[in-house]
Amino acid sequence: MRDRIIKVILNSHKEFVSGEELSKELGISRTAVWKHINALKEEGYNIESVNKKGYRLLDSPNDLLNPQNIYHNLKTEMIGQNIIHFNTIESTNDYLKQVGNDVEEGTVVISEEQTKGKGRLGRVWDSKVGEGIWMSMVLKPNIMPYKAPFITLIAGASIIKALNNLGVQAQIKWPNDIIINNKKVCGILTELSAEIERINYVVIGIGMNVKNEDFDSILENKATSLYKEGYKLHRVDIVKEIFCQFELLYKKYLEDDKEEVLKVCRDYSAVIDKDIYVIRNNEKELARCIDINEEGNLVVKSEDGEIKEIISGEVSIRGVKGYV
Ligand code: BTX
Repeated sequence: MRDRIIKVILNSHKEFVSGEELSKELGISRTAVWKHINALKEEGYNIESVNKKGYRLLDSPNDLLNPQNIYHNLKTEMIGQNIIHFNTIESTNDYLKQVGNDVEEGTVVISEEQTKGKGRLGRVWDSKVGEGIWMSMVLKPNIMPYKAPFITLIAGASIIKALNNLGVQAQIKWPNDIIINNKKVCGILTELSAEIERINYVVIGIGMNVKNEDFDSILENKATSLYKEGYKLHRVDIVKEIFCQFELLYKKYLEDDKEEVLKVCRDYSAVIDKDIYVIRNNEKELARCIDINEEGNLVVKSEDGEIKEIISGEVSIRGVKGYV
């Protein structure tokens, strides 16, 4: 019930919602609404109550991603139980790659700003102070190294589920982008420390634009943020929800259950049933996206009718009309 109340208040984008509206919409008494609101306030939500107007959610005065804020009511067993927070750092992925052997699985490094945030294939990831969620987590799965790219899909599916639970509709552009309105709101970067037959650890980097009001001219047409799309969410809530969803799906994966990840990746795919360019080095090939298979690879049909399987990491995908 509290999640539903928060959703209604969040969806009102800082306008007041009256107790009566809430009680009608949720089918509970106004006293029950009042009790839930008080409990939410105790949980840390900054809800303003004004006589005759109702309730509205104010920006948290303290939406810093420090460990105390995130540990508060965090319902995971492993992911995010050990958080290392920085105000500024070059790259959370690079930091975690240095200490990966020495920290426990599920450790998260999070920073208010990255000065050398990076994307795939040496690309730059814009990570300005306080505007987004720039974080990395370490995993130590007992799987063969070639299977590691699937973990990118677990991250993608958990981000989609987390955003969905907070009232945000987003899609996955296989394998590592989360998009809203055809623009990139979040990117995932998976890196590996491994021997031939054994993984030492996997670092999953997640960069999500939350509060950005504008982007550099180069990014303007392909990047967006939750705020720009009208979702004024708290970063702390998003982080906690991603941790929970990721842990659920990761545990299932370790028990050999990939169904939900694949279902979310297929159902929320921004590329299935679309024509795309598959870009490998400097070569560009037109193909139709058909499916994501059990291994998490993209299945495409090329112009000559040949069905091919594409493994993430080796290619980039572009829509025929632009980014998606
Ligand atoms: P990617 O290689 O798919 O995307 C990088 C491309 O996205 C860039 O070349 C640029 O065009 C565009 N871009 C750069 N910054 C942004 C942004 N803020 N929003 C939208 N588009 C952008 C995606 O790589 C993986 C990104 C992972 C970032 C996380 S943040 C925490 C961790 N630490 C670290 O250094 N990287 C990861």
